[in-house]
Order: sequence, then C-alpha cells, then structure tokens
Amino acid sequence: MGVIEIADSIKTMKVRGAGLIARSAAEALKQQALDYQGDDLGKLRKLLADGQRTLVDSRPTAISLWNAVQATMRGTSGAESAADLRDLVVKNADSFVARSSRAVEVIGRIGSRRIRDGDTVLTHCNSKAALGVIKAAHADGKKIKVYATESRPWRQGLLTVRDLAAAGVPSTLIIDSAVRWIMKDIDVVVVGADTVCSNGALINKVGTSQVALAAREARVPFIVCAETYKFSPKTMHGELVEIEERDASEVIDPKLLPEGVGVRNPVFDATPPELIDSIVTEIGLISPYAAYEVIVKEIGPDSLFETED
Ligand code: RI2
Repeated sequence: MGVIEIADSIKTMKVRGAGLIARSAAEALKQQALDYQGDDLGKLRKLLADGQRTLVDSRPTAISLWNAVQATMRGTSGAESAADLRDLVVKNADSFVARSSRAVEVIGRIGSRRIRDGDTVLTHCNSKAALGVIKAAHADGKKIKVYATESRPWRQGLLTVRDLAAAGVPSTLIIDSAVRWIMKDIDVVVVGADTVCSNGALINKVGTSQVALAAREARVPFIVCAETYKFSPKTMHGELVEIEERDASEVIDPKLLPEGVGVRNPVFDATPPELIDSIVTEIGLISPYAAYEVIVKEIGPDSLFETED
C-alpha cells in the first residue's frame, strides 16, 4: 500500500495501535521510495517530504508515528543521488520494523517476570506490547486470568479477548465503568502506551488514568509496556501532547440526541508518573522518572533539534 492508503487506514483506524501505525508508516515511506524509479534526487526528496507530512498528520497523539518517520529518514540529508536516498530509506525502514517487532518480544519476556503464578491481570484497550507480556507469562506456565475492559467507543477490548482466547489465556470482558468495582480481584494492571512524556507521564487510551487511580487506591501495581520509540523527544521541548478528539458519531448516533446536546470523544488521556509503578521497555524495566534519560539515550540528543516542524 502507498502513503495515501496507509495514512487513510491509520486515520480511519483500520490500522491501529501505536506500534503498528509506526511500522506501517515506515513501510509506506519505503514503498514510496521504491515506487519512484526516476533519478531526480530533488523530486524524490519532495515526494518523501510530502509523504512524511501526510503520515504524521494521520493521527496526532502517538509519538511512535513521528519517531518512525524520523528513524526512516535518518541520515538522508547526506544522500547524493536518488538511488542513495532510496537505498537509505529502505534500509532505515527495514531496520525500524525489525527493531520494533523485536522490542515487543523482549518487553514480553521482561514484563512477564512481574506476573506471578495465579495472578489476575487487568488490561485496558488493546495493546500488542501489554498482550505480549500477558501471553509470555501464560507461555511460561503461569496460571493467570485476565480482565479486559471493553474500551468504548471502538471496543478494542473485543480484540483483546479474541487474541487471549486464541492463545489459551482465560479472559473476561468488563465494561469500562466496572474497573473500580473489579479492582478488589486484581493483582496487577498491565497497559500499553501511545506516548511517554519526558516527565514520565503516560498518554494512552482514554480511561487509562481512571484505571490507574483505581489501582493506586487498591494498592495494585500499575505497569506500562512501551517500546522506546514511544518516548517523546517533543515533550522535552515543552510541547504538550495533543489529545485526539474523534467524531461524536463514534460514541452515539447523533439522531438519538435531543437538539442542542453536545458529545465529546477524546480518545486518549494522561496518567501522571506518580500513579505508574514501572515502565517495561526493550532496554529494561524502568521508573517513569527515567523517561528523560531514555529519550536522550535511545532517541538521541540530535532529535531535540529536529523537532521544529
Ligand atoms: P500497542 C492504542 O491506541 C491503545 O491506546 C494502546 O494502548 C496503544 O495504542 C498501544 O498499542 P489506538 O490505536 O502499540 O487503539 O502496544 O487508538 O499495540
């Protein structure tokens, strides 16, 4: 698929999940470079610049998308021919996709050690990284049970229970508002991440902060699973993460509403670092307060000066 189709699939959530949208963006830029068979370096640069903008604009919240585009374009300003540029984009995209898939696996292995035999786990929405941890614990022979939130309005919780069922992990679906009620039966909460800010705050599916509050109240550990490319260099510049608000029709058929009643549909929220026990990354399990160092070490101080657009 080309850039336009991928961007459209991301916008309409046919392709979703912070990791998958990042990998798809890298693949889209690779395809765009491969599709250009000419030898005009300027033209290919322009095509790729337009492609980057289209992809980054498709969803505003998950920094994984922006970091994937940056990683795919790394070093390309030095390319001396269209062929050089094409080769570099292909190489960067392949290495980003491989690194991203490996990261999910490593996170699974590390995070699974925080789940004990007999634990009941709660997860919110549908995160490949969080499910990787849960499935790895099950594969290790631990007898675990999972509660999955429905995650209105898109009901990603259904994807979660389907995935768990396919892996043989016993799971139960609950409505989002049952989280505080069920927390008395939960041993550990495991969620994914769309963005981790430099101060350690987590941006994830709306409702995550309520889950974290309920977990803290019940003294249940709250663990976040996040590949390092979900950490945001932009937040180091003091930028606030834009919380995407989607169309009201995703929540309710507008025809059912009385005249003059509004509907809002924010799809992410912010969980402060003090509610997070640890973040599992592919470079190890860290405190949320180490987010700044992860950004400097893994994404690189150079990225701090490339964040202006
Ligand atoms: P992985 C999803 O967003 C959820 O918020 C999920 O926790 C996060 O991306 C990370 O998912 P959406 O695309 O990368 O459903 O771990 O809005 O799969």
